[in-house]
Amino acid sequence: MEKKARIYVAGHTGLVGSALVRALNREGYLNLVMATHQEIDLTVQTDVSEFFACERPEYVFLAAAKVGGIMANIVYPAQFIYDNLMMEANIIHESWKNGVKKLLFLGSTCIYPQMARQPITEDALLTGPLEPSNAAYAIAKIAGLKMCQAYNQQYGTKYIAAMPTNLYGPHDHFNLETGHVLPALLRKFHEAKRQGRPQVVVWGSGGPIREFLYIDDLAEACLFLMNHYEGDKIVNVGTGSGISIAALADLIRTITGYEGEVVFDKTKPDGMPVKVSDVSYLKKLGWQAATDLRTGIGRTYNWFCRQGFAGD
Ligand code: GFB
Repeated sequence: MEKKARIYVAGHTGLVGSALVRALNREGYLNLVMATHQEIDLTVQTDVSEFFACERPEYVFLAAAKVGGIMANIVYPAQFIYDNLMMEANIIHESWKNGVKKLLFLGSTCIYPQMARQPITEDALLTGPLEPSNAAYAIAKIAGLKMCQAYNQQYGTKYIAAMPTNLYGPHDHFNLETGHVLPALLRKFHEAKRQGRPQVVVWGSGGPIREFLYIDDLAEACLFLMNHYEGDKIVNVGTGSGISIAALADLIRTITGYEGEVVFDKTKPDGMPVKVSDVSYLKKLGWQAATDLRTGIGRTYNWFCRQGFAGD
């Protein structure tokens, strides 16, 4: 990307989009195009069509998505599949119609089969049934990456698809019901400490393994791919290492300084038993994550505390 290029960050107020804007600014890309949800509804074709015709971006980061943790995926599957399909279809199609030079689509490692061999390589895609708790979201993300590949094949576009693992960092949503595990646990332990509660309840058995990538690392990886990658193959973006939910809870307990008891609520869903990505392809391309989990959680916790109590 040329430093003066017009770059559209779709979803710039979210966890991923805001980190992309920070990274782009840091690297001297200042000609950014952004629009809030009040200005355009990305699920509405005419809104997106008018926006592209008027703004004419040259590069697009497709970070707009309806996202949430395991419970949000279970309770709102219709919204997850509809909103994500519509946003992707509108943005990818209008990018093509308006001659966008390059687009980066952000998927998720939940596109891979529930029982995929671990760590998960990119070629595990569509080799088995999906994890039921987030199948609707995963199907939408699979459609998005397949759309990129189809447009590349038929129209010769350069659309790339990155599959980030579980993300965390400043500007996340700290909602206890609908958020992802890491921000939800940070908030639970923080509140339990402040209120002197004797117990913190962690959902599920504590046994599932997850991989967590700090959001500023993800943003760097996206810029790296946009500038150095043109392949049609999807690319995992993660750290390559996993941690159990029980060990994550213990790490967060230490970071927040909580001294009470941790109990597991086994009536709550575990989701995918193990989800750790194989990042050797991205390493071979020349990028790897820099922020270790303890450091990343520490930074996220500092940010959360600075927001006061209203984390979501
Ligand atoms: O981040 P999370 O909600 O989603 O993590 P996934 C769920 C795991 O953390 C389950 C446990 O094993 C839960 O039992 N957990 C423990 C908790 N305590 C909590 C808590 O307080 N809140 C939450 N949310 N979980 C997501 C997908 O799957 O992965 C998304 O739902 C997305 O669509 C994302 O793809 C990358 O890691 O299971």
